[in-house]
Amino acid sequence: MCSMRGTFVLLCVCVSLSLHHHTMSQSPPEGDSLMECTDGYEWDIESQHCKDINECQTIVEACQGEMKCFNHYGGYLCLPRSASVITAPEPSSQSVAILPVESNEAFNPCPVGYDAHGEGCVDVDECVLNLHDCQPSQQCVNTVGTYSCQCPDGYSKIGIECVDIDECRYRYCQHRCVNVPGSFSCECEPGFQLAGNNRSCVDVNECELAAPCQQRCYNTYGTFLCRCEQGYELGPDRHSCNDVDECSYSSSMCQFQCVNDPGRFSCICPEGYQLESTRLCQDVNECETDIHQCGEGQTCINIHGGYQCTDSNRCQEPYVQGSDNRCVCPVIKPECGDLPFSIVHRYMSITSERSVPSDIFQIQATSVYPGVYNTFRIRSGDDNGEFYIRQINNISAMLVLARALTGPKEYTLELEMVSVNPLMSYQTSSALRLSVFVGPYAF
Ligand SMILES: *[C@@H]1O[C@H](CO)[C@@H](O)[C@H](O)[C@H]1NC(C)=O
Ligand SMILES: *[C@@H]1O[C@H](CO)[C@@H](O)[C@H](O)[C@H]1NC(C)=O
Ligand SMILES: [Ca+2]
Ligand SMILES: [Ca+2]
Ligand SMILES: [Ca+2]
Ligand SMILES: [Ca+2]
Repeated sequence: MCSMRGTFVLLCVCVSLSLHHHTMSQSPPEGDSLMECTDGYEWDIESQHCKDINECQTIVEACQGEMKCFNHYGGYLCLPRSASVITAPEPSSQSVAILPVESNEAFNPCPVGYDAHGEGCVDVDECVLNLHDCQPSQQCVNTVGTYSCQCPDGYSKIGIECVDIDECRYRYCQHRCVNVPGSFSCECEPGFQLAGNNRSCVDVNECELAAPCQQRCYNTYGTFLCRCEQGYELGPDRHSCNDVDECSYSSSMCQFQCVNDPGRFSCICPEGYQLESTRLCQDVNECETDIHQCGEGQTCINIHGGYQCTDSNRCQEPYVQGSDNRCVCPVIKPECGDLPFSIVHRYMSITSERSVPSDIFQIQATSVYPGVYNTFRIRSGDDNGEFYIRQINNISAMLVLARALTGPKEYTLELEMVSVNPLMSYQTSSALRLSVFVGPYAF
């Protein structure tokens, strides 16, 4: 009976077995007074024809479950509810009006969904002919013998409508999901970018992408870090590097003066001094170099912050040059009576702001005689009492600085040692002329 193949086989099952009696009406069988009609038809007295039975109305629950009943000539169809069966247009008119099955009076020997053309039946494209009842939200898909109403991608059927699938409910995206009608998209948190699969998020290497840091850039998961070279510190914007003013840290960064430079700092020393290691200042010994300009017959004396040129022969009348670089006043000269017998010249250089009291120079008798007492005193040059003598024993004494001095200053102290031999009623004195140079700084 069902000569149709393929997809039609299913249709055949659903359709009553009388499909091949696809006639609009039947004449009563010849000579049969009972007016019997074939299955699916009944005799209509009024029209004197066999008339199709609407099984959808006469049979209770003609179709089960989700199936919908469609009446058909000589039978009926059980089709999914989404399907709809539209009869072919009346051959006499080009109208595409959808006609109810019951009222279709045109003769079409083909099954539902087919049109008679020449020898055979051809599929009706209900979608093109607009002979479908798909919802505006649905897509009509023509198939051989019928058609279906389908939802576009990204939509699912709820009731008779196509409703957008909220893909975001299914955790498609690693970070953020944005649902849109018919689709969705994934978004990533700042610092991440969408991977090739459009769902995962991968870290953005900001250091390679741009140059966000002024100096060093370190990529991290989700962000990046800026770091600065030594001597610089990260600015409030976390990107730029600002020079560190090391000089502002402490006044002791340099012994004399701190100079801030980009990325570093340096110490400088005043003239006459040179940098020792990085922060200390050391006096330049001009006498050991060619810097000094002492002439012939002069002696270079190195002092803190500079140097002095003195006459090599410092003996002044009535003194004459003696041995050991001493100046001696010959006893035969009458003016030598009250003067020290000998004068020795010495010099010393001290820094400013020395803590006091401090021992600065020791004097010692060069020759020792039994029974001789030696006393020491400052004969001149200490008008303001900045020095004093502390006797150590009868042959030596210490010159002590009593007050802190601020240079540059020069003192010439005449220290005297008086030697007395009480047994022989003998007294003599010798002097030490000490030049004390006070440097301009505390170093
Ligand atoms: C990701 O999205 C882009 C742009 O929308 C598209 O061209 C590409 O094919 C998608 N890739 C995958 C794997 O879906
Ligand atoms: C120091 O003076 C004493 C007298 O008080 C004397 O006896 C002694 O010889 C002197 N010492 C020296 C080393 O001259
Ligand atoms: Ca969607
Ligand atoms: Ca990163
Ligand atoms: Ca600096
Ligand atoms: Ca010097």
